[in-house]
Amino acid sequence: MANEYPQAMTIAGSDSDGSAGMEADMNTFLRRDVYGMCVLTAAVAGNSYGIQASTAMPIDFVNQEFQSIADDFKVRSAKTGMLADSAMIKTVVENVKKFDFGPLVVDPVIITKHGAMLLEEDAYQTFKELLIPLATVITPNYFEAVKLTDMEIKTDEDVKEAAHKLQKMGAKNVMLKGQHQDPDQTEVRDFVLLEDGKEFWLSEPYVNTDRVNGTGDTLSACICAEIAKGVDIETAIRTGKTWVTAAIANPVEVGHKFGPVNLVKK
Ligand code: PXL
Repeated sequence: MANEYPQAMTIAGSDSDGSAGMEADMNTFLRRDVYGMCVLTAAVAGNSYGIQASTAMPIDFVNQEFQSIADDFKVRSAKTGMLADSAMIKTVVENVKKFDFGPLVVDPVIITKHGAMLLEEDAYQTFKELLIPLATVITPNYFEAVKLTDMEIKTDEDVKEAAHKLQKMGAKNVMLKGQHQDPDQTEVRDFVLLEDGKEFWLSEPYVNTDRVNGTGDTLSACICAEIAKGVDIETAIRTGKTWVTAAIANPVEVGHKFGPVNLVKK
């Protein structure tokens, strides 16, 4: 009985200002009615101005976090966020293969919206070769998709080609998130390519705000939470998109610069 309740796990970095990373994931899990657990990979000292310092957790400790959770809980779905470097990616891959944590949502956290690098440059190759093939769902933004596919992405056709390329690299389902830098745009369009070949665009109204810290984490954590509850992948992705848009439209006024999204109640 104890393990019937839907349980989800994030493998991510902590952001001290509470807007992103592990904190955003755990807040999302709670709001989506799943029990959340976290394997802490790294920690950043940050606030709404940016990130001031960052450190990775010791590998032995990370291995123990996985073991401790696996020894006691029934994780139904997991997600990855900040993985910092190649050694951490390898550790995560080993543990995800060793234990059964259910479907894996991979949010390729590479760089923050304000330019801070959260994944070392020489780790991209490890990420592509070892982690992407384990992804049930991958949720790159435009910049991450360019980095991971080595493509120029300009047109809708380019977006589709990039999604197919990521699927060929091993990700089962791809959600390629649309851009949102143009203050005159009216919608944000994401492209989805599912495992069975079905593809479609998801569109929601563009919200012109600088309070978008934690958006990617919240979206991928929501997808992970829905999967943990037994929801199918397409519905989980659709729910993630509408729910994160509601969070962006509902900012909380804390901090002085780029503030966080605010998770709405269901
Ligand atoms: O939102 C991406 C992200 C993920 N993980 C950590 C972060 C950030 C952005 O600031 O700090 C730990």
